[in-house]
This record gives sequence, structure tokens and C-alpha cells, in this order.
Amino acid sequence: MLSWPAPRIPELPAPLDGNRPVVRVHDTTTGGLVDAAPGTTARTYVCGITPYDATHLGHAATYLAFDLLHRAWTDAGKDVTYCSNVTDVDDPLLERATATGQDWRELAASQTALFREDMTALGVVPPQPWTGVVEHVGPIAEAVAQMLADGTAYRVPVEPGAGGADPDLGDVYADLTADPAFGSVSRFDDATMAELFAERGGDPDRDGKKHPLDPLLWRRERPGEPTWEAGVLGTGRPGWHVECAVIARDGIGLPFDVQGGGADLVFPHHEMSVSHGRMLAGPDAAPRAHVHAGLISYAGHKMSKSRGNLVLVSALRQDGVDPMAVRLAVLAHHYRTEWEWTDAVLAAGVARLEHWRAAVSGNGGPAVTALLAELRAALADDLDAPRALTAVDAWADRSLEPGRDTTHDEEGAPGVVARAVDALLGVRL
Ligand code: 5CA
Ligand code: ZN
Repeated sequence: MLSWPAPRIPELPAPLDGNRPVVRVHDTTTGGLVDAAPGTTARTYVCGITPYDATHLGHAATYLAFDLLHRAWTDAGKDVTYCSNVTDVDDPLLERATATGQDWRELAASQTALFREDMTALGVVPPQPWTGVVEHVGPIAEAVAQMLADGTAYRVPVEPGAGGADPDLGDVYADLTADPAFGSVSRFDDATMAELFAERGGDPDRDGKKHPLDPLLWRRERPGEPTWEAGVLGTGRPGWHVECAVIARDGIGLPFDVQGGGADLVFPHHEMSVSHGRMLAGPDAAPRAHVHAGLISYAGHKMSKSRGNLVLVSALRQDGVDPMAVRLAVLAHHYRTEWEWTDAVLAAGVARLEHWRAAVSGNGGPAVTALLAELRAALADDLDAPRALTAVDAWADRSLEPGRDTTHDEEGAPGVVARAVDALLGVRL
């Protein structure tokens, strides 16, 4: 898909001692901090949107978290490749299109366009490659056919009326017993897996499956649903988890460094897509680390399309809110915490932006070397944006202190701060 324009990331002075901190992030699987990209390159796959009700603050918070990682890695001198998808054909999208009487393609295209605008406004570095499921159905179907041939997948008979001209070719499911490492991403117990699978789009009670958790790989044609011709699979469309496994494989290769998304994707989505990756590319295909952002709530509940308690980035923009204030409002929370969007959170972002802009408006200012080191250290320590914001606040406070001693001011300091805040935090002052 055509991505959005990349923000310019300003160059920053190198650390005086030449040492750049190693960027460590929290790995969901081990529960510890890891250097997820120890080499000169960093490759990450972050699950993209299902394009309806986009872009709400929860989506934005997740993409801003991974944008910080991208920027921290870039500053550490790594060559970063960030791959993502768009789930532009899936049950909830089709259900929404039917409910509102829209063509599902138009719904997906318009919401993807809005997402691009929101991400551009928020200064998020775009994914490249960025692949829609619709444009990748062929390779996904081939992967499912390979799994059938390898015996890691099986067919399940469909109900009368399904399956078009070849009703005998059933839906296709992954056989989880073929993957001894299944469960290693979330490390959830059986009861938790069963509960979350049923809650998050799974079909544990589907007749004909070998195991209730086995996930759908290929859904045969159903009346009124979009469908693609796919050789031995018969007409149909891909299941959710396999799309991300194949788009990641084809976009950045397996294994890669970090698999990311919101915490609601740990199970079943990432567990399943990593399992599919192993079935397709061997036992060492799992990502080096799994990073998950905490879920944002609003009006007392997780912000979610199904509940409808949404604050849209585009609505805030339409109200005249500066996207940089939205960015600061989000970054005031550590990406792994769960927090609630309120008017006060936004107001704090607006006030902070104003304060910082005032502080960088002069020519000279307090010394910046320590601040730059602190910003780098904060981000390297599991993307601690709140710590970074506090450090900039302190510099801005000093800079704006009435009657302070300016003898040791550095010329150009405000410019360096503005560039650092832009490069590392994505906040344009
Ligand atoms: N298309 C799939 C992933 S392949 C999907 O989950 N789409 S989504 O539109 O529902 O979500 C897009 C991203 O936003 C996902 O990473 C999801 O985990 C994250 N997300 C959704 N709701 C929230 C929330 N309330 N807080 C934080 N992140 C959220
Ligand atoms: Zn995904």
C-alpha cells in the first residue's frame, strides 16, 4: 500500500563520550528487558489497523509507542525496517460495512486514508513495506496450501450453501499439535487461552476441528462475502493470524527482531501468527522479542470499536487541537501502562506544548548536553517517555525562570533541544 510521507528526523550531536546507550525493551515472553536488535539492523513488524473506526486514541498510542522504538533505534545508528499490514478484509470490517450499507472496499479505503492523515499529523514514521491483506491474498493462500501439503493444516467441512462451486473443499485450520512450541509467546495456561480465544474472534465450538483452539487459515466462500480463487484451497479468503505471519515473512523475513502491537494481541493473535511462522519457516522463525503496548480506556472502559467509546484523532484535529499536543498527551504515559484518556490528559498535553515552545523561542539557553544524554537514557530504558518529558520540562522551567543567571547559557541551545525533541520524541516545536 502507499504509505504516508515520512517526517524528517533531524541529526543530533553524538554523545560526548561516544557511547550511545543500548536500547532495551520489555519482552512479553520473558518478562525482562532485552536488547531486541543487537546487530546493526533492526527489523520490526507491528500489527496494523482493521480499517473502520480509525484512528482512535488507543490505536494512536500503540503506534506512537513503536514510533519511539523506531526513533531510539535510528538514533542508536541502526538501519531500521518497520513492516506493517492493513486488515482490509475481515469479519468485523465486513459486518460494519453491512450494518452501514457501505461497500466494504470503500469503507476500508476511506478509513485507511484517514489513518494515513492521522499518522502524518502525529509525525509517525511510516512502515515500509506496508501491505494490505487484499493485495497479498495470493501469497497467503499459497502459504496455507503449503501447510496443507506439509500436514500442519487440515480441512473442516462447511455447512450447506457454503463453498461455492466446490463445497467439498472445506475451510482450512492449523493443527496446533504440529507445533511443539505453541504457547511460548504468551505462556498462558489452558483456561486463559480458552477464554481469550473465545473472546477475541476464535471459534472453539466449530464442529470438525481437531482441537478447540485450532485457528482458521482459509475461510471458504460464503454467500455475500468477498472471495478469491485459490487453487487447491478453493474460493475463499484468509484467516486473520496467517495474514500477519505471511505479510511479515514476505516483508522482512523470518525471524525478525520485534513483533509488536497492543496488549490485546498477545493471545491469540501473536501466539497464532508466530506458530504459523514456525510451521512455514521452521522452529527458529519466532521473533527475538515481543513488545506490547498497554490498552487505553475512555469513559471507564477499554477504548474499543465494539463498545464505541472512542476518541478519534481526526475529531480532535477537526476541533483545532494541535496533533503535537495529542502526541505529548499520549507520551506522558509509559507505553506499557493502562491509562484513561480524559480532557485533563489532553489539557496537560496542550499546556506542555505551549511551555516547551516558549522555552525554545530564544537564542540562548541552559546547557543541553546533560539533557540530551538523559533523553537518550530514558528512551533506551524501555522507552520511558514520561521520564524524557520530565527532563525537558526541567530544562524549559530553567530556561523560562524569571531573572535567572544566564552567564553560562549556550548559544543555540534552544535549537538543539527542539531538534532533540523532534528526533527522539517526534514532537515538532
Ligand atoms: N488489524 C488487527 C491487527 S493485525 C487489529 O488489531 N486492528 S485494530 O484496528 O483493532 O487495532 C490496531 C492496533 O491498535 C493493534 O495493535 C491493537 O492492539 C491496538 N489497539 C486497539 N485498541 C487499543 C486500545 N484501546 N489501546 C491501545 N492499543 C489499542
Ligand atoms: Zn496482526
